[in-house]
This record gives sequence, structure tokens and C-alpha cells, in this order.
Amino acid sequence: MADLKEAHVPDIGHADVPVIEVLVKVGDRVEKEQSLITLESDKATMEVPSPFAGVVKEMKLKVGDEVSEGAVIAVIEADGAAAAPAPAPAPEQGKDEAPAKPAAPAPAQPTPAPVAGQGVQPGIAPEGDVAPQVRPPVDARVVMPGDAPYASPAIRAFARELGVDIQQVKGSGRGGRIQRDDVSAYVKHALASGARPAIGASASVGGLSLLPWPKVDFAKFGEIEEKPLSRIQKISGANLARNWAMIPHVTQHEDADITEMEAFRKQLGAENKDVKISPLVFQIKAVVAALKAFPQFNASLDESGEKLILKKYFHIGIAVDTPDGLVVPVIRDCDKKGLLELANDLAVISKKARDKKLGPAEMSGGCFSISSLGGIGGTYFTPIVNAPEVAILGVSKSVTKPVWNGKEFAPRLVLPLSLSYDHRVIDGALAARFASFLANQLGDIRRLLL
Ligand code: CAO
Repeated sequence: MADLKEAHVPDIGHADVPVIEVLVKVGDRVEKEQSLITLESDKATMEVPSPFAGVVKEMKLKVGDEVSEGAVIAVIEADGAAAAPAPAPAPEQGKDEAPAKPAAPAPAQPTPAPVAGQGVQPGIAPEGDVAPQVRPPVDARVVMPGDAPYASPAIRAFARELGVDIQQVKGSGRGGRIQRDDVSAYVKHALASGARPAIGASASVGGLSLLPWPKVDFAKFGEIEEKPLSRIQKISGANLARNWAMIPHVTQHEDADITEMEAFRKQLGAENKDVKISPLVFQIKAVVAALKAFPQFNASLDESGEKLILKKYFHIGIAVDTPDGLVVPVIRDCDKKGLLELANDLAVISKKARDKKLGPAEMSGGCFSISSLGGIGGTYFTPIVNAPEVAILGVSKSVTKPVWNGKEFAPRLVLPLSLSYDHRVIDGALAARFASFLANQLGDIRRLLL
């Protein structure tokens, strides 16, 4: 027996997210996990799948509506569903709609498609376990008829940010839809050709007159192999390039004496065999203490660049190296968590990142990022600030060094720290104080555990 059921917006990590596409209409037959609508936050475009198969009886949303978790997307007459509370009967709507037809099969589409932020990852579902979608073909010219190129608000904002006239960009998405990559490719092409017909002052990156990218026939010099960049690499590459070009970076280096901390970590590890106590959890604790002491670091510049938004919460992004590239999941409310809980959270997000199971909500809302290369090696490096954050901590491998204690050289375990910051927001003296505070926290285990 068929049953009327409501399809709801799942936890998308944001409130009031605009609907940018409605992918089905009244009368359509939908399969379980077929996309119903596309939402677009400032971090990601995500398709919301139908939780069950059936026939769409009523659409409750339209393009431009803003939705949050729990909003009703559609009323669907579910196939042979077990009895469930049915919503009020659908008003007579869609009478004039085209008759029901099975959705045309289309290539599987991963959801959501990330569009912004360093901490993004394609091929992931909003809640981590929704299967790839089969979605009906959508022609952008139907969604946005006329000559205006179709691009979502976030893509338009991205183009504006780069000073690109969206009218000049050719869309490679379904039905000519303009994607983030199209805007990036347009900018690259314009810079490489030396021409900037539709790029304003901001896209010339502060008026830099860049040489075209060298065009070399590498095969002339020996054997080569071409390997396309992964989607994560392309997306994070565009973000890194923007952050590097637009943020005046300075990196402050500091050493922390973690001899005592390391002894305590080993002891804690021996007492808690079921969770790996990474040195990173101590660094997270120290960073939270430093953010509390120096609120200017727990901040973001607003879009206009004229206002600083100070955050009262402490969500820390952790750069995770995955086979497909770098992603930055966020551990929330680190100020409220102890070392063991942080260790557990770190293990969970690292695994999810490597299994491509992170949802967009898990990669947004970060206040400050930590990029640890400590498990690999190296001394110091210059991490790139993860905009719109204003600073990032790079951590390198600790080494035992002779340190002068006033009487003699003593062997101490020293952790190299590299704090990159946005010099528009933070001045050098403040950064030096922050870095030195961090080192003191890490060096004084009692203070760290307070
Ligand atoms: N100094 C010395 N040893 C360290 C260390 C440090 N600063 N940090 C970690 N280690 C040790 C760990 O204790 C672990 O030792 P055991 O194997 O004996 O337990 C080993 O190094 C490996 O650690 P790990 O890297 O697996 O785990 P982690 O918790 O330290 O880090 C994560 C987790 C997700 C941050 C890490 O795996 C990772 O992906 N790092 C790369 C981040 C990155 O690419 N940043 C660059 C961004 S800029 O382009």
C-alpha cells in the first residue's frame, strides 16, 4: 500500500541555506536517494536525496527559499511503505505539470559538490553515508531562462571577489551552469594570456602584473606522464592561491620545550590503550588557551574587510593529509573537551577524512587551524592561513636538543612551531606574544591542564 510521507532537509550544518535548484516536480517518480533539491551554503553545494522511492505529490520548496534542518521538501507517495503518520493531503497543485515520467538515468553524482574553503572534500554526503545520487538532467537554461549565465550565488560571489565578469565565463556544468572551476579557469587563462578583458583590479591580485604561466613542451626533454589533479587538489589549490595572494602573511617561529608534556603523554597513553593520545591534542589545548588570551586570533575579517568578527566559541580545524589531497575537518568546542575526548574526536575525523566520509558541516565553522607535519619530519615551515581565519599553527617534528638551563646544557625535547598570521589583523608584536604564550603553555603541563 502506498503512503504519503514527507522528505525533510537533513542536518546540513547551517541555517537558512538557499535552495538553488529544484530537481523534481509534482508527478515525478523518484527513486530512493535520488536528489530532490540542491542547496548551496558558502562552503558547499549539496544535493538532498529522497529518503524513499515514490511519486512526488507536492513540492514544498522553490528556488530561492532558505531552509534549515527539518524543513519539508516534498510530500511523496512512497512505494509500499509501512504505515507512518501521513501529512495532511496535498493541496491541488501541479495539475498543469507534465505527466509523471520516470527520471532519466544520469551518471552517478557525488554529493555534495564542494565549492569553497580549504577544508572541502568532494564525494561526500551531508551525513556521511548517503550513497551517490542518480539525478535527473537539469538544464540551466530552464532554471534560469534568457541569456543570463546560470551560476549559484556563491559562484557569483566568488567571481565578484576575483573581479570577473560572470557574463564572460563559459559554464561547463549541466546545461551550461557555471562552476567554480570555470571561474578559476577563466582567471588562469586571462592571466596566462596576459589579457584581462573582464577582470577588474582585484583579480589582477592587487595590481600585480604577472607574467604568463610558462608554456613548456616537457616531452622535448625526456619521458613524461600526465596526471590530472584530483578534485580536492583543484579546489584547495584555488583557495590556497587566493589566500596566499590576498593575505599579507608573516610567519613567526617559536620553540616549545615539551619534555614534560611528552612524558605525561606517554603515561596517559599507557593508561588509556583504547585511544591514541596524539601530541596534537595537547597542541589543541594550548591553542585554545592562547585564543582565549588573545581574542584577536579567534576572529575573521568580514567580507568588506572593514570589520573584525570576534568569536566566542573555539572550533579548531585540523589539516589532514589524504590520498586525494588536503582537507581541514573541524573539532568543535575544544574548550569544553578534555584530552581524551579530543583524542577520540581527532581519531574520528582523521579516519572520516581518509575514508571520504566527512560532511560539509564537519568542515565548516573553524576558528583557527593546526597543520601538523610532526609525524613526518622537517623543522619549520610557512603554513598558509585558512581564510577567513586569521592565523594557523604549523607544527613540526620534535627533536631532543641541548638547551642551556643557566648552568649547563641539558637534553630537552623541543617542538618547532610556525605561526602564520594575517598581518592586516595581527601585528608582529602580538604574534610573537601569542607564539611565546603557546610555547609556555606546552612547556608547563600543569598550566595546560588547568
Ligand atoms: N613530533 C614528533 N612526533 C610526532 C609529532 C611531533 N610534533 N606529532 C606526531 N608525532 C608522532 C605521533 O605521536 C605518532 O607516533 P607513533 O606512531 O609512535 O604513535 C607519529 O608521529 C605519527 O603521527 P600521525 O601523523 O599519524 O598522527 P597525529 O595525531 O600526529 O596527526 C593528522 C594526525 C591527521 C594531523 C596527521 O595524520 C596528518 O594528516 N598530518 C598531515 C597534515 C598536513 O598535511 N599538513 C600540511 C598542510 S600545509 O600544506
